[in-house]
Amino acid sequence: MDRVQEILKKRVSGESFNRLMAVPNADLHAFVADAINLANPKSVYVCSDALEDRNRIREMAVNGNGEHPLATPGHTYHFDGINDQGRYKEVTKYLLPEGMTLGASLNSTDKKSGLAEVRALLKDSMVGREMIVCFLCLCPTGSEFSISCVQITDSPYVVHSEYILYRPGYEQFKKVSGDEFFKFFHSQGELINEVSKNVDKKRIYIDLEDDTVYSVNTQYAGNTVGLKKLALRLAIQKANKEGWLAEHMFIMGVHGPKERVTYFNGAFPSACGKTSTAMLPGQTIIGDDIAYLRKRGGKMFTANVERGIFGIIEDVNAKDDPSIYHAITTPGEVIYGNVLIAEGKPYWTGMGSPLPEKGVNFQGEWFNGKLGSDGKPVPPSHKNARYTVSISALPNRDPEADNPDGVPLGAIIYGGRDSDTLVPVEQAFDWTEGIITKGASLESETTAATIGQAGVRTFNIMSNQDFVSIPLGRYIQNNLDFAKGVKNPPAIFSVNYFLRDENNKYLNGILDKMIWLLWAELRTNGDVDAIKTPTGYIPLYKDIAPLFKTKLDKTYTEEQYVKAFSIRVPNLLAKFDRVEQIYRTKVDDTPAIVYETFAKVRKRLQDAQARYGDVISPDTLADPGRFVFKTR
Ligand code: SPV
Ligand code: MN
Repeated sequence: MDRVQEILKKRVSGESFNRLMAVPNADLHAFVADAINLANPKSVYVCSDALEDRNRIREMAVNGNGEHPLATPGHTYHFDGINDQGRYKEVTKYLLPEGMTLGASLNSTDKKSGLAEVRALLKDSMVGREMIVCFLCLCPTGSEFSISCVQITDSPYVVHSEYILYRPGYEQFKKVSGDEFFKFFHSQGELINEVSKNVDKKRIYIDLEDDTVYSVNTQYAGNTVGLKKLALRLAIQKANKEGWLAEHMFIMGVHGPKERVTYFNGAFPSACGKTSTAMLPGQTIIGDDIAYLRKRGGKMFTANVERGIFGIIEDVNAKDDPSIYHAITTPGEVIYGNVLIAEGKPYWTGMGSPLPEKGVNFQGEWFNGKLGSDGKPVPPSHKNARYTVSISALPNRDPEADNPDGVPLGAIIYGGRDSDTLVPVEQAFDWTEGIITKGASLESETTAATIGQAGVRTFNIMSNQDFVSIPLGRYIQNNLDFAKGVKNPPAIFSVNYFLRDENNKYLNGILDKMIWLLWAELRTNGDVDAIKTPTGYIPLYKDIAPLFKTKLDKTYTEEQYVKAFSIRVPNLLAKFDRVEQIYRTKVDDTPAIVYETFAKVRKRLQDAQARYGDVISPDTLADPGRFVFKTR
C-alpha cells in the first residue's frame, strides 16, 4: 500500500472512507492525505451531495462552531474577529515557481519559501477538531462552464456558506475524476471564543501551478470560502490557457420593451452598487458577483459561477432593495455576518427601522453611543457586514439562472465610485475601446470591503484587480481577443452612480441607476439614437426623461441632465494620464493598442476642449446634424 492510501485508511473511517474511495482520483487522494498529515485533525468527515450531509454541517456550525441560531427559522449569525472583517490583500499572495513572473502590480512570493511558510502555519492546525472534505462545483454541473472543486476546512461555517452559494459537486466529481479540479485547504487556526486567534498570522497563498489555495488563521468568507475569490484567481489562469474569461461581474436580465430581455454582465469593485444593480426592481438576477464567459457559434455566453449571494447588508432596506430585504427577513436559510444581534434578531445600519439601544456585535457588547479606542462612535454593524442567501429565495431570480449553457451576453457595464469625472452612462464606440477606455481604465474610490483607508481613488482593472492572476497586459489582450470571431460583440458601457455636485451632494438618487441600465438596453438593441462625445455615446435628454417618468415617477429636468452629462474634459484627461502612468510604470506587457487608444481619446478630448472649453454641455455636442449619430 502506498503512503497516501496508508494515511487515508488509518485516518478516515466508515462512510467517509468509502466516499473518498468512490472518487478514483489519485490527485484527490494525495491532496486529502497530505492535508490530514499536516493539519492532524481528530477526525475526517467526507461530504456527499445528500441533504443529510448539508444538515449535519449546518447543525455542527450552529452548535458553537462559528454560527448561532436567530429567532427566525433557518436564520443564523456569524462573527469574524475584530481584525478579520475583509479580504486582506497584503497577505494574499501568488506562489511563483522559478521562471514565472506576474508583473509589479500583483502580490506574489517565491513558491518554495511561501509554501514552507504557510505549511508551517497549517501544521497541527486541526488538532482536536474535525476536518471536513466537501465537493462542490463552480457554475451549473454538467456544462462546459463547470469546474469541480474540493474544499478542506475545519470550519463548518465555511462549508455551510458554500452549500448556500454553490452547486453540490460530489456526484460530478465521481464522473469526471480525470479532469483538472481546484483544491482549497483552509484552517481557522487556533480559536478563541470561536474566532481565529492568530489573525496577525493569516495567510492566503495561491499555488497557480497546482491549482491549490492555502488559507489559514482567518475566517472572513472572502479569505476562506474557496469557491469564491480564491477560485476566481485560479479560474483566471485556467481561462487564460483555454481562451475564455473569468470575471468579477454580475449577470442580470434587463427588461426592455415588449417583454424583451437583454442579458448584461456588470463589473464593479466591491461595495460600488454591483449587487443593488443586479437587484433593480423590474429586472431579473442570475448572479451578483462572478461570471464566466465563453464563446459558442460566434456568440458570447455567460454563466453564473454561484447560486447564492454573499452581499453587503448595510443600507439593505424594504424601500431600496425590496427583493433582498424580503429574502433575508422571511424564514429560510440565511447567514448574517458581523451585524448587531439583540434578542435573537439581526440589526444593521440603514435597515430602515429603528435599532435597539444595546446588543452584541463582533466587538462584543454594543450600546448606543459606544465609543471605540479612536474616540469615534462604534457602528452597530460593520460596514462590510454581509448576508448569505440562496438566489432561489429571491422573487426576481431569472428563469435561466441555472441554465448549464449560460445566457447570451448582450452588453457589459463597468462602474466605479467616481465623484467628479465620468457621466452616469456612456457607451463605448466599439469592443476594443470599451475594453481599454472603460474596463482597463476603471478607477474607484476605495471602500470598506478590503482593509485600508476608504475614499482613495484606486485603479482597478475591470474591477478584477484583486483577483487577476496573469500579467495585466496579457489579461487585457485576452479580453480584446475574446471578441474575435464574434459577429456582433456585446455593447460596452461605463456607468457612474456616484457623481457629486460642487457641494458634495450626489447628483442622482439610488434608484436612478435603473434608468441608465434601461437606456443601455435600448441602445444595445438599436432602439435609440445617442450623442457622440470624445469618449463614447451618451443619451439624448428626450430618451431618458420619459424613462424617469414612467419607471420612477420622477421628473428629470433638462438642467439635471446637462449637469450630469456634461463632459468634464480636464478631469477625463487627468484620469487617462493617471491610468496611463500606471500601465507605463507597473505593467511591462501592456499591449501597444492600449497606448494608441489612450492617445486617440486624448486627442479627441483636446480637440473638443479647444473648440468648446473645459466643460462641454451635451446640448453643445448634440447640435443637430453634427453630433447625433444613428445607432450601430
Ligand atoms: C467582494 O468583496 O468583492 C465580495 C465579497 O464579493 S468577498 O467574498 O470578500 O470577495
Ligand atoms: Mn465581489
